[in-house]
Amino acid sequence: MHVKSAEFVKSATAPAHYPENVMPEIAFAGRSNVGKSSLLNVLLQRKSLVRTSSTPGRTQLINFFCVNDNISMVDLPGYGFAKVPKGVKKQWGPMIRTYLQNRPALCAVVVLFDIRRIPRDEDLQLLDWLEEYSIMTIPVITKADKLKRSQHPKAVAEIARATGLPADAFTIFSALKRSGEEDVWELIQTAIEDRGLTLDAQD
Ligand SMILES: Nc1nc2c(ncn2[C@@H]2O[C@H](COP(=O)(O)OP(=O)(O)O)[C@@H](O)[C@H]2O)c(=O)[nH]1
Ligand SMILES: [Mg+2]
Repeated sequence: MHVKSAEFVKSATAPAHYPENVMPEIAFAGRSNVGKSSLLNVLLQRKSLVRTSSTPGRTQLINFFCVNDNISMVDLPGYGFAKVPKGVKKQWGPMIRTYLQNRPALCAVVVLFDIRRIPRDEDLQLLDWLEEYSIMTIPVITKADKLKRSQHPKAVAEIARATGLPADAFTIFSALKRSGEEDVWELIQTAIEDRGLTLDAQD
């Protein structure tokens, strides 16, 4: 994908403040520190449009970006960071569910998993909601460079088992090596086309 433009649009917590949903939208979700911002920066070919945080889990905002003037991309709040105050933790579920139920042009949610962690709790909750609301899920395993290639199949199998998703559904990604970038873009384009939406004016 040739990214000609990528801009931050706005942050929001409640639907009243979301930007209008006119473009096909793709959201990104996952545990704090999983590498969500890094994945977005790689996809958008920008060094730091999306903030990679040193204080993970503090931001409980939904961040909207606009790509090539025809795709909306959304960085959803992360979850599962131990040091986040209880009050902030409690907001995550309602904020995510409200978002998922209020975006008519939402085509898919890219759900990130750390190659070294077994998914649990909110990871599984999120997958349940996506199924309940019939929203396409694009599962991506990040930080692939943290394990040797020979260790990948076992790690993928464990994540597949914990989530109930087939092992071959996962795209293996590394922001460090920039590997898997094209695969994720292809899945995003397919998700948009599957909704009968088109991406004009792109290479
Ligand atoms: N080795 C490696 N580190 C990564 C990768 N992706 C993210 N990181 C690092 O993991 C930390 C959290 O990344 P960030 O993108 O901010 O995660 P977020 O909280 O999910 O948005 C940062 O220190 C990143 O540099 C990756 O693919 N490989
Ligand atoms: Mg982030």
